[in-house]
Amino acid sequence: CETAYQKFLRQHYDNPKSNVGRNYCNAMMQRRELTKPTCKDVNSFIHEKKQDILDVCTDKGGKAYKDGLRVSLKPFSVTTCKHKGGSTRPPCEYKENKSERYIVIRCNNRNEPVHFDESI
Ligand code: U5F
Ligand code: U5F
Repeated sequence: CETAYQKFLRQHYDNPKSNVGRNYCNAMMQRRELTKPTCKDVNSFIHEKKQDILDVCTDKGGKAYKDGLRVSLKPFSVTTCKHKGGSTRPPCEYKENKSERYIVIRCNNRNEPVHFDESI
């Protein structure tokens, strides 16, 4: 079964950014199984090397933030998908916002990311 780290990768890791056609978010949210049973409201995809994301869990690439969260030392390329409204049941319509932002994540005791909190 899927570990928390594997779930994080499925939900939040896409590097290099996938070529999925016209609407990146509509395609990726469906492909990563974030539209069943209902449309996930907000979800971010990180377009950086897996090792660079792992490094946010250590002093190499991250530092402590509030509430036990960690923030990256450098901005990462991130696409955040936001559900447009209307029906919360599939098919789900998303708008995308891609930019360079610091990521705020939670890591487990093996220094693996297990939760994406926000990008700032
Ligand atoms: C995602 C994001 C953002 C989740 C802001 C919080 C939020 N998010 N980019 O089950 O913990 O708490 O939709 O039920 O995710 O509070 O699926 O990362 O990507 O509405 O276990 O989180 O909770 O999601 O493994 O800039 O929005 O949204 P869960 P749910 P809600 P998951 P994760 C991010 C937050 O996944 O966890
Ligand atoms: C999952 C994912 C993705 C797990 C890609 C390992 C993969 N995955 N989203 O190629 O360039 O050395 O061989 O482990 O990393 O077996 O991917 O540093 O959720 O395909 O070149 O590293 O890759 O790793 O970002 O978009 O991740 O994936 P590489 P490895 P692979 P990269 P970097 C995928 C597997 O489903 O569970």
